[in-house]
Amino acid sequence: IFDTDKDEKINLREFADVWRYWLKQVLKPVTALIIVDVQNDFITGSLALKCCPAQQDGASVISPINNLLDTVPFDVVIYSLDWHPGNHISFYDNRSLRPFTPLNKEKSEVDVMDAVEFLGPPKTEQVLWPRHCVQNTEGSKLHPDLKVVKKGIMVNKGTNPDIDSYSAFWDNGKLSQTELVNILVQHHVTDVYICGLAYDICVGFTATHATQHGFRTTFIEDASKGVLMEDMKKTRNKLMNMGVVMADSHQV
Ligand code: VGL
Ligand code: ZN
Repeated sequence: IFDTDKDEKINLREFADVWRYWLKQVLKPVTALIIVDVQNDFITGSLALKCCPAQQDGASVISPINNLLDTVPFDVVIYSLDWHPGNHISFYDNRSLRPFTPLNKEKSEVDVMDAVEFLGPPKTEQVLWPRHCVQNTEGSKLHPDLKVVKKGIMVNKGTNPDIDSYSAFWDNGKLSQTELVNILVQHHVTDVYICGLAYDICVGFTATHATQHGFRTTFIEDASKGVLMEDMKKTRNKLMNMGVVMADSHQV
């Protein structure tokens, strides 16, 4: 519909009216903003995105998210927290606690951020991350500049020592779920908007599971930063193929 600048202006104005007086009345959307893992350790701490290959600044998600919270009347606001016990399987310095086989057979030693397969149970592939987001530590706190709204609901993930949970819904083996889907269903949420850290890991998996649960899902790209450029591109393609809407925060 948006052929020329002139058409775009006219049609956007018409669309705003069609939305407000007709579509919105029929669809009755109930919206949730899901803010994934905007915690100190991913911004200034042990797993700061700046030190990862894509070298993105995790702190740069904070102002678009605060802006969204100030300007968009979301019905529900969720903050997910990566919330690991000290003996968590994903920590490189815990690797001797459980038997595993390295996935890169050419190397004799495993390094931090290498992938391995733990024999289990449950059997699970795992990247060995630096120790991060240990429950009740400074690194596990939400970044102090992130706005926390009064009605905000906290959801912990990655609490089982024996399996990681990139998504805020299911753990990596889809063995169990957090409270997130129950909370959304209890609030009759139809549309979720997802942002935070990291684009290609926890935000990507959360968006994947949100659409699998049947929520209309929008991924807010300028309010999400990632670890690896290549993985970010893969995540983007995968999500678009699943019908997730990729948007910037000014479009929400
Ligand atoms: C995350 C690596 C390990 C994330 C969590 O929130 O994206 N990444 N744990
Ligand atoms: Zn983690």
